[in-house]
Amino acid sequence: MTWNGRVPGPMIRVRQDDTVTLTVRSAAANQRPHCVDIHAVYGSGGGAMATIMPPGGSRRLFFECTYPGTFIYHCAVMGMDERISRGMFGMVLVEPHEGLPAVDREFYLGQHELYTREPFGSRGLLHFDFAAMAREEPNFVLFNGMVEGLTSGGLGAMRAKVGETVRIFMVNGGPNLNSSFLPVGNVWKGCWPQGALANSPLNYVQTQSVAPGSCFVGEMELPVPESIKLVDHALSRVARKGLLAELVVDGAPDPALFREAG
Ligand SMILES: [Cu+2]
Repeated sequence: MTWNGRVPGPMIRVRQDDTVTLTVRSAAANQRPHCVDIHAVYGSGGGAMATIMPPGGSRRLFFECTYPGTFIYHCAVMGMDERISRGMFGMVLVEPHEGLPAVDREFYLGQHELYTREPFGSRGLLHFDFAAMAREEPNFVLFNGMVEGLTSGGLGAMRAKVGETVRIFMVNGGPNLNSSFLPVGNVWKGCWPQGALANSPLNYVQTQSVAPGSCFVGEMELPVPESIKLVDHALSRVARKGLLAELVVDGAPDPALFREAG
């Protein structure tokens, strides 16, 4: 129920007008069919029918990326909400002809929610709760499939240095919840709502809505050392459901911009 064992699935990064031949394989040990619906393509179901395969199967899809932007891909067989909840989603980045502006670092996040019979904080094998999913009441909301995984207290924060520029790619798999995406202690200096790169960016945005089944691209400047918390500002998801990522910025302070004053 993942792509290459990862949540989100691997980022597919191409340039506008590139042609792509995508091969998808389903492990023989799988029990159910899978397929992939790619929002970056013109074609029936985004390729869903052309890629449906049984356990052990393999399919190949040809498509041309004629328009730029960032787009979700996800499994789209019957029960696709469960597949996406479990982690079968990822991002296709189609850079415009001229490419994206240079930045020092890029990061890739995927938000999704998990519905389990066991309460938040439970460890070990948990069981999927279809009734909770139908009510859209998850007990886990996560970045990259982990409870606070990308933080100093988890597997380790993302890191950058004062004076650098960073770009955050975020895909919201959902399947159901909108994300109110904010960098605490910073601002989206430039961002593209819905990851729609054909348009001019919005400047100095605090919280940007990222719908399930869409993406987001945002850039930050890093003038001071700090710990930037990347959150969904529906904060119960942060306080009680595991959703947090951290970007630690190392470097010299700039007291003219920020200092304790008493
Ligand atoms: Cu699937």
